[in-house]
Amino acid sequence: MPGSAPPVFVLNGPNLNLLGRRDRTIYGTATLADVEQLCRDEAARLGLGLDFRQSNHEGVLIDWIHEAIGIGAPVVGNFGAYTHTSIAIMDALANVEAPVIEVHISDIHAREEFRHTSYVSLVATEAVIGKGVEGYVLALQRVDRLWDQGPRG
Ligand code: CA2
Repeated sequence: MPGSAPPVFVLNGPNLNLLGRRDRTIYGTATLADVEQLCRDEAARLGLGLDFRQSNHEGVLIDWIHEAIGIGAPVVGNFGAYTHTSIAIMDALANVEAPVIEVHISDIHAREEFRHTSYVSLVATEAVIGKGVEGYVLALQRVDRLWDQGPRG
């Protein structure tokens, strides 16, 4: 008998807890709590479970990716600046069998050169970049389309 579907892990990396409080011209006015509510509403509409988390620590994010792997959960991830630096996060994500959707609020390719490299993009199923916080909603819709609880895509 098939078990119940695991929740979608929505993982947020460093500094995203500051959303809506600074740098509003780049990231907009929504707080991370607002983003979580947006995700909760969309997940409920799509009939998906949701596990929404944020950490400023690389190892914690990696532990959470391992947790997602352990239960076969898809990952929607905005890994913040670790996107541009972390081979360790990339290696962890490469082992996620369910869809992995990379999200960036800002258009990283239109910003400083050092933000143009994304290690996450090398292993993500898809990316939603530069759509503001609505990108999280679009990412959940992509998970819903891609995910038949089989291997990626
Ligand atoms: O555009 C995105 O979503 C980013 O992942 C956000 C990261 C940045 O390092 C990436 O290059 C692109 C930054 C997270 C938010 O940082 C804030 C800092 C101060 C105030 C508000 C947010």
